[in-house]
Amino acid sequence: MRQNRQSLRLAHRVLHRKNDFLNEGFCGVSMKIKRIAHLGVAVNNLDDALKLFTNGLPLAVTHTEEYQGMKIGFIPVGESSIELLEDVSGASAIRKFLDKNGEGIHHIAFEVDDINEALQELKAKGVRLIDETPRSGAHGMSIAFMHPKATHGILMELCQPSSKDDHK
Ligand code: CMX
Repeated sequence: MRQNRQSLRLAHRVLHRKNDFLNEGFCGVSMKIKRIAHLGVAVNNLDDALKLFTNGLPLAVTHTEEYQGMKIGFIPVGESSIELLEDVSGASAIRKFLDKNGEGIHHIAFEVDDINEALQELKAKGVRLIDETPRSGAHGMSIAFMHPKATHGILMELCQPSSKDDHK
């Protein structure tokens, strides 16, 4: 009987400790990630890459634009998109990446419900940010990047539509 009571007390303590851990690990997160908005892919030539995605694969390009020295094409796949990025200025962020790594996945973008709050939260947690405040991204999004050195080598972008009609 006494042994049973001791075992119960021990089980209770272990459970409480587990809850403390869960609280510290998860309940301190208040930002909401709605979806993977897009995967950014660095390509040498947008038109060449589009041939594969729209002729080789059953996908369609729905939006193209020039943005900060890059030619960008969006290809929706379900709730997300592939964002193809070609350097046209010779000096964009994509140029440096292509020179170093060649073509390939460049970044992953998460759509959040409130980008300002999300950045505040990451900053408070000491996550190294490239952008401490949002700036205008492609396709009508407010965007901000975390530093790849702080995110296990994956460049991560947070984004939020600037108006309700925009998406990517
Ligand atoms: N993925 C993973 N690691 C990356 C990376 C990427 N896409 N880009 C750079 N890095 C790594 C580099 O390899 C380098 O690592 P080492 O120190 O081990 O060599 C380190 O990060 C620093 O890279 P760098 O190119 O020397 O440094 P810069 O500061 O000049 O640039 C970065 C890096 C991420 C700050 C810059 O590329 C940037 O600001 N990118 C964001 C801008 C962008 O991509 N815009 C397109 C947005 C389009 C949209 O979605 O709207």
